[in-house]
Amino acid sequence: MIDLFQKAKLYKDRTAVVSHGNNYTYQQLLVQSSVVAANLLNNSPDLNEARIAFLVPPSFEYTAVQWGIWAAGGIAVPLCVQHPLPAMEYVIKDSGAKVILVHKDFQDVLEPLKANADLFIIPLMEIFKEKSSALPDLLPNRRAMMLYTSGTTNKPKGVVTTHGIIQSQITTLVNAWEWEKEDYILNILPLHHVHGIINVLSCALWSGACCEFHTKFDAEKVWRVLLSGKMTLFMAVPTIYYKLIAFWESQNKENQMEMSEAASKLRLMVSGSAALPVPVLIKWKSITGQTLLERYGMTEIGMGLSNSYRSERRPGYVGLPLPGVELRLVDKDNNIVDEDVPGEIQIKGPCVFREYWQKEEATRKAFTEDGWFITGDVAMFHNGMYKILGRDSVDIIKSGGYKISALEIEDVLRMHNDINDSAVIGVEDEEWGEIVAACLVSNKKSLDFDEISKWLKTRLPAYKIPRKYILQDKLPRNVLGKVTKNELKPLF
Ligand code: MLC
Ligand code: AMP
Repeated sequence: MIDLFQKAKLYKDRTAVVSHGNNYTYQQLLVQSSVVAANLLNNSPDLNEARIAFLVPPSFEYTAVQWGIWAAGGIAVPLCVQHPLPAMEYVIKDSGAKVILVHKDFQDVLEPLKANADLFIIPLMEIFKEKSSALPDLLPNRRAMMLYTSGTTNKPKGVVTTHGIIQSQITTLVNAWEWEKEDYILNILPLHHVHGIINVLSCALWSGACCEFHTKFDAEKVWRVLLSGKMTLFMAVPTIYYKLIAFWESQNKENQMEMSEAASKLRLMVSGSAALPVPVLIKWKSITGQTLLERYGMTEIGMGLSNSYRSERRPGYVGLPLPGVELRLVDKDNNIVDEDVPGEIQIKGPCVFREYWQKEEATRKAFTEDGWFITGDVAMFHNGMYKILGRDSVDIIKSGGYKISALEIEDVLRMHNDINDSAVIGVEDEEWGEIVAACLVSNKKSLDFDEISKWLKTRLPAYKIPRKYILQDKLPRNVLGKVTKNELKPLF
């Protein structure tokens, strides 16, 4: 049995999850996840790493399903509840999942897939039907989870982690940020990425703490929980802090004072998944007294760098490698760079993912010959701490904390009848970090950009839809024919 489940047995009567106003204990989580596992196993001894996709909003059910898949020996493949069908179909097909567990609110979305006789789409109601079964014994090197992330290739890749890797990602953070069973955290992040799954949900459950879910981020509701005084920890992307500040600013003086007082009581507030703008850090400190702890991570590595919980948190910096994480900065020839010289971040350690699912070549290319994972992020070591400087690829955009491949959006845009060519870039934005912008080439004199956005929304999730468009006669290219995207930025 994996250690996460063993630990849960110690916390039996404590509240593990609060969702939809109900409290669920660790005991209920253990029982319900065993029921899910028994139904999935359906009298077989082990799922043997079968991929089980699930489309369930953040909730107790999500947690019991995730644990149930793990307990039965399967690989959990969470689907994004905001994705349109083609994006989900891609994940289902690429992962080879034959079983999809679906919450009742999303059954209609998957209806068209029912024609596929190879897929078993199972409503949650059925998977939670009373059943018991012996459960397989799981070794740490068994594959456990697959999260889809965009990269420099046009289609997202499945990042595979094992139980051992997940445990390493969890325990590093639990120790560094001193999680304890009295902690209470609110999860407002999507549950198909490491930030929500590992840093928030899994760290809480490892520690015997409580995780409250909101199915979607809503600034007013977050402030309400802050005001209730329950929360001890909070973790979010910079855009969320920006939106929480905007909500605070919209309130009258009296409310503001109460809100500030409540937020000042938390023991830790963390920002990550994208660069935290220093003005946001300063403003948040001025209204709550909290110095946000910024850390750096990636789907492929969990968390790599973190400011200190106990000592200095330097604005604009991401601190030092977390315990167990080996990190180096290198130049183009893989030579380690000196202090104050920008270099690419490479990582080694037990937290690093195992492979891109069935993409041997991509996996091989992601590591140096001596086993360092190549992140594609550029940083500098200055005065005792690391500072992230950006990425080495213009084709990767970070918007609202989501990683977005420009190439994926360009590929879809090219399928539009009126579009001959396109180049997608990220344009700096105070609220979103970057926003997606598209430069289009068409035979037509003008294009209806709203129509294009609507058309895209049937194929891509909302956060990948360009917010800015321009029409050009042609795209700027270098002698090799590659679009020189940096020339496009000033046009927006
Ligand atoms: C949504 N909108 C955007 C947008 N996303 N506009 C510009 N850029 C974007 N990226 C618009 C919508 O179209 C809508 O506009 C309005 O904003 C509200 O949409 P929404 O979907 O309700 O947005 P909201 O819920 O407010 O989303 C904001 C958010 C979300 C910050 C909560 O983006 C989010 O959950 N981000 C977290 C992603 C995450 O977990 N990343 C971690 C990856 S792991 P209109 O006009 O229709 O109202 C990782 C590793 C690590 O990175 O280090 O952690
Ligand atoms: P993802 O692939 O969604 O896991 O996103 C990981 C990427 O987010 C990293 O490769 C970085 O580019 C970015 N990122 C995460 N944390 C930070 C941070 N604190 N500052 C800057 N970029 C970050």
